[in-house]
Amino acid sequence: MKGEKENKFLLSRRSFLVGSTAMGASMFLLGTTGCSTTTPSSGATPGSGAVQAGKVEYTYQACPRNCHDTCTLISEVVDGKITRVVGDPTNPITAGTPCVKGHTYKSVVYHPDRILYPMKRAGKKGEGKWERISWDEAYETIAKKLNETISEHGSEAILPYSYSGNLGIVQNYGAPFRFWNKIGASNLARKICNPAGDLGLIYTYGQYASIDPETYVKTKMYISWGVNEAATGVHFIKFINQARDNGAKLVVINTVRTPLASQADMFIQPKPGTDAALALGVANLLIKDGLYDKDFVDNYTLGFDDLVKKANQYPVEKVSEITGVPVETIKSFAKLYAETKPSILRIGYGMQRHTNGGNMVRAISLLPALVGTVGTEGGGWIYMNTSHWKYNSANLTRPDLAGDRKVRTINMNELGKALNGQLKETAEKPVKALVVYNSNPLASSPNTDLIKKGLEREDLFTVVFDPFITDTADYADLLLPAATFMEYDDYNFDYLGRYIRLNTPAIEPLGESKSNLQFFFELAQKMGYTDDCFKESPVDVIKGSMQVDDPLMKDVTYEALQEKHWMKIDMGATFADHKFPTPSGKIEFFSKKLGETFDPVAEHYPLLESKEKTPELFAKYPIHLLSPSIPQLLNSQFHNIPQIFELIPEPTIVMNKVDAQARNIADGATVDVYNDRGKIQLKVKISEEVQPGVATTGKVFWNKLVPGGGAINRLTSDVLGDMDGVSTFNTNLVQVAMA
Ligand SMILES: Nc1nc2c(c(=O)[nH]1)N[C@H]1C(S)=C(S)[C@@H](COP(=O)(O)OP(=O)(O)OC[C@H]3O[C@@H](n4cnc5c(=O)[nH]c(N)nc54)[C@H](O)[C@@H]3O)O[C@H]1N2
Ligand SMILES: Nc1nc2c(c(=O)[nH]1)N[C@H]1C(S)=C(S)[C@@H](COP(=O)(O)OP(=O)(O)OC[C@H]3O[C@@H](n4cnc5c(=O)[nH]c(N)nc54)[C@H](O)[C@@H]3O)O[C@H]1N2
Ligand SMILES: [Mo]
Repeated sequence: MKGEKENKFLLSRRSFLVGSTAMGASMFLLGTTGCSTTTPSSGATPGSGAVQAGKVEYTYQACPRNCHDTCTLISEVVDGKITRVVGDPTNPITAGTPCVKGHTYKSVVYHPDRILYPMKRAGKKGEGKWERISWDEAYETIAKKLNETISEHGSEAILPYSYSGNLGIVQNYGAPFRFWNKIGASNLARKICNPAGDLGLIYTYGQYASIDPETYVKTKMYISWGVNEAATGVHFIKFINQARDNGAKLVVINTVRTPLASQADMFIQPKPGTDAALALGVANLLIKDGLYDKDFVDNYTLGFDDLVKKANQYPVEKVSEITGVPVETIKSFAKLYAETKPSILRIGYGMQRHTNGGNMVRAISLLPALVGTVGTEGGGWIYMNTSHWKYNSANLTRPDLAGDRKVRTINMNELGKALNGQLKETAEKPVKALVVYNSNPLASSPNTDLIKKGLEREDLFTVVFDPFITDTADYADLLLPAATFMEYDDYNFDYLGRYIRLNTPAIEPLGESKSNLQFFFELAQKMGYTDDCFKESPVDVIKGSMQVDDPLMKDVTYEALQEKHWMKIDMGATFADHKFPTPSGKIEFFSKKLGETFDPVAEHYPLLESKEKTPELFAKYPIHLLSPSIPQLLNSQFHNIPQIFELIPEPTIVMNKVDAQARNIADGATVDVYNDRGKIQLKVKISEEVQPGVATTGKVFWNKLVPGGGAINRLTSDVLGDMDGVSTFNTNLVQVAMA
């Protein structure tokens, strides 16, 4: 039997449940998940036991990791200390439980390695020797260095580097940009993640945002194309399962046999980077066999005749040869896709981190229009939904502070080149000051050996602002303590779902740590900037960003969120009116704009590192190494958390037994994995998950926590992808040999 105090926790959460029935959330919860997760033990932090004596409070957070699920968390705080972190049982997506990482948040916050006060470098760069200083000294040093840099080299010699440490609207997308706009630093093109797929979809549909993932429950077929839901997006699997309970089919198309593939009706395993050929082959069959939706195509699309011509160049036998997928499998899929409606096609981001990624997504995106599922209930496609959200970005980031000034842009995927003067812009005007926050590029960005060389430059002034001493932090001149999301105010938009969630602090910032807002606003004042916008509180910034004249957001206020913690925004059914914001207003099978750079319909462009395109490189490095997400890490976060580290003490390389045997490699062996960019050691796992010639290793371990000192991005390429400067982590040829 649970103790009385624990019941109190249960009761408190139940009373929340009752409180929120006004918005129908709990009813929905019961209706959609079919299980109640309100027992405290289900969500309690391991080892935390029952509620302790003292003043108990429950605070609500929006998990700000770069994750589709954006869970609402509830932290139990006893006498000012977090005792447990659970998932909000009333939120239909979170449904009471965080993921494996979310369960460790108490350990994240109270980790003995948290940076708790400012420090300056006391040894060589990278040596990891530090001396404690005061915030005053830290601010004075940065203000002096940045002002000197501006007067000697111009403001563009300063490069801010940040991405996805937290996805808070205020702490990531808002407050820091006010500072960068004011100071006139170089602009960082934040292109590491998903921009090629965005563009691929925009050419076809005019936008990349689409349906509500909770509509999975209404579909008759869910197609997972280049996604591993068991790693990224575990909270959406329940909606897929509900659809399956109602008889829906499941198809997985992935270079790797994912956990969901093992229970799919059909699993299709194309070679890396060949999905455009697969999609065009399927289009060819749908057209040739008259299986496409003629009415839909006639009414809502442009360029069908061009598509017919292009698809004719992709007969199924040729497609089978390019993709490695058997002819019969391609035929069965085309038939199943034509017959099973409505269907939802989920398109992943990892797939577009290839040199041809934008064109692959473009080709795939043509299929839902051919079978006419777009705009139907339980049908369509889904990628990323961020552009649905409306907020006042002028209030948030204050671009007016930049005046008429134009600053150069540096693509974050080329950080190594930028720091080493290998870009035209930086050869002429070197980067002299680098401020890293919300990011750990020495682990997570491509070609890290080159980044390391840049960070070693004696004439580069580097500030790293992070809760932990990351790989990148080791190279800082100044290391500053960042607070975690449990210690500041913010709010978040889901990037897949339809929820807006308030983040309230559970506790005061630990030690002398500060939120991003507090750091940048105080630094602005130290730099002598008197603008009022640097005096606003986080809540002021939240409120300002919500001043938007759009019916979608009419009920969204800070006060409403304070009361409800999260709100679902009714964005309607995407494309139900069959109007598309493309130049023609139709779905464009033929895109004039795309035709300025690529085939205007679609095309299979072989990967830049492949047998077809670079046979000499392939002869040296014949293994195609992918680095997808794994459940236990979130990019480079959590690797240093004890409970996670115990689960994944070292990174593995998953390879097929054919490749292992050819190299006399046994399961569990330590191997060298290398190419011209670098060399690392990994532990082998032999598995049928991958086909011969393909291997995977999870993203992103810390270099310094890996035996042998090297993680995946010592091997990856900083060549930009086909569309919008995307990263190409997955186009990566290597060789593997016994260490
Ligand atoms: N090989 C390979 N590498 C990849 C990828 C891949 O597919 N393969 N994927 C890439 C993708 S998609 C992405 S999005 C990038 C992301 O890469 P990054 O932008 O580097 O994101 P994270 O690795 O999550 O690191 C974020 C850092 O922010 C810190 N942090 C957390 N909260 C806060 C805060 O409130 N304030 C401050 N100041 N710091 C905070 C964390 O401690 C952590 O050190 O990684 C990329 N790396
Ligand atoms: N647990 C966890 N969750 C995460 C993250 C994490 O690191 N860990 N990262 C977050 C971030 S920043 C992002 S952007 C998203 C990324 O989430 P996803 O879109 O799921 O991206 P990835 O995990 O990089 O890769 C997804 C799948 O693409 C497959 N793939 C790679 N190349 C090809 C190809 O050429 N063809 C096909 N068909 N499949 C291919 C891989 O096998 C992999 O299963 O997830 C977010 N969620
Ligand atoms: Mo990402």
